[in-house]
Amino acid sequence: MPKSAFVAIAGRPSAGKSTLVNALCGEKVSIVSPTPQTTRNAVRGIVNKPSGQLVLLDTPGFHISEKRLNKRLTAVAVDAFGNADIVLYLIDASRKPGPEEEALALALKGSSIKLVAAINKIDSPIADAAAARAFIAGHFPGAAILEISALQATGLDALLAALYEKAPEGPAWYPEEYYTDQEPVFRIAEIIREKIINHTREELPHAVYVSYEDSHRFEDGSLEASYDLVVERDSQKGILIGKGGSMIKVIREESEADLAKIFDYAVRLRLAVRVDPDWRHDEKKLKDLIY
Ligand SMILES: Nc1nc2c(ncn2[C@@H]2O[C@H](COP(=O)(O)OP(=O)(O)OP(=O)(O)O)[C@@H](O)[C@H]2O)c(=O)[nH]1
Ligand SMILES: [Mg+2]
Repeated sequence: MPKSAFVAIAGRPSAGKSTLVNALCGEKVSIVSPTPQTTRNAVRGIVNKPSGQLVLLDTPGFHISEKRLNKRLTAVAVDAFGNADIVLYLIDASRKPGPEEEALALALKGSSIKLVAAINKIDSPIADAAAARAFIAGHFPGAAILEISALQATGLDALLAALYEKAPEGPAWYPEEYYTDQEPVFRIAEIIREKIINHTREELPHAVYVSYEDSHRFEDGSLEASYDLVVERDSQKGILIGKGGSMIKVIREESEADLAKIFDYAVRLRLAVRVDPDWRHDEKKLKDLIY
C-alpha cells in the first residue's frame, strides 16, 4: 500500500521553507526572497515517489508582531500545522534561536502531530548546527533531526526518507504528474510579487499585493493577462513605476521570463499600479488575500 501525507513546513520567516519546497518538488512552486514574510499563503507542493505521495504545505513565516498583516500570516501558518499529518519543523542554523523560535516550538509542542526536524542552511559559514540541534532536542526529545541545505539540495534524500517513514498508508490526493495545485492566475500573481519584493526595499515589499484584473487567450495558445500592482499610498506608486517606467518594465520582463519556464504557452503581462489606501488595516481584505 503506498503512503500519503500532508506535511506542513513550520519555521520562522526566511528559514528557507519555500526554497525547501521547491528543492523537494524539483520545480518552482513557491516564491523565494531574502526579505522575511515573502510567503503569504499555504502553498501546496507535491512530491511523487514509488513509495507514495507527500503534499507539502509551504506556510508563511511564524512571526510575533502586533501588526494585522503579520498576525494573519501567523494564523494561516498555525492553521496549516493543525491540518497536517506531519509537521516538518525547519530551523535556520545561521540565526540564534531567540524568543520567536521558542514561541514556535511551544506552538508545535501543543499539538499532537508527528514531527520531523530539519536544520537548514548548514552550508552557511556562520551556521551553528550544534546550537540548533540542542534547541530542538531540548523541546522535542527523541525527534528525528536532519541537517540540510535547501539552497544546495544536500541532505534531502535522508529528509524524504524520514518523512515517508512517518507517513501513513493511503491513496494519493493528486494525480502523479502534479507538482502543485495552484491555479495559473495565482501563480502568475506570485511570480510578479517575487520580482517586486526582489527589486524594492524596507516597507514596500510588505505594502504591495498583486491583483488579477483580466486576461485574453489567443488562437496560438498564448495568454495576455492584466494585473494591478497595488500599494498603500500614492507616494509608493512612483517607486514601482520607476523613472520613465523603468522599474515596472523590469518587473514585467523578469516575470515573463520566469513564466516562460513554468507554462507551455507564452504569457504576456500588462501591469498597472494603483492605490488601495491602508489595505493592510482592512481585516476583510487581509482575509481575501491571505489564506
Ligand atoms: N545559505 C543558505 N541560504 C538559504 C538556504 N535556504 C534558503 N536560503 C535563503 O534564505 C532566504 C529566504 O528563503 P525562503 O525560502 O524565501 O525562506 P522562507 O522560510 O520561505 O521565508 P518566508 O516565506 O518569508 O517565511 C533566501 O535568500 C534563500 O536563498 C540554505 O540552505 N542555505
Ligand atoms: Mg516562504
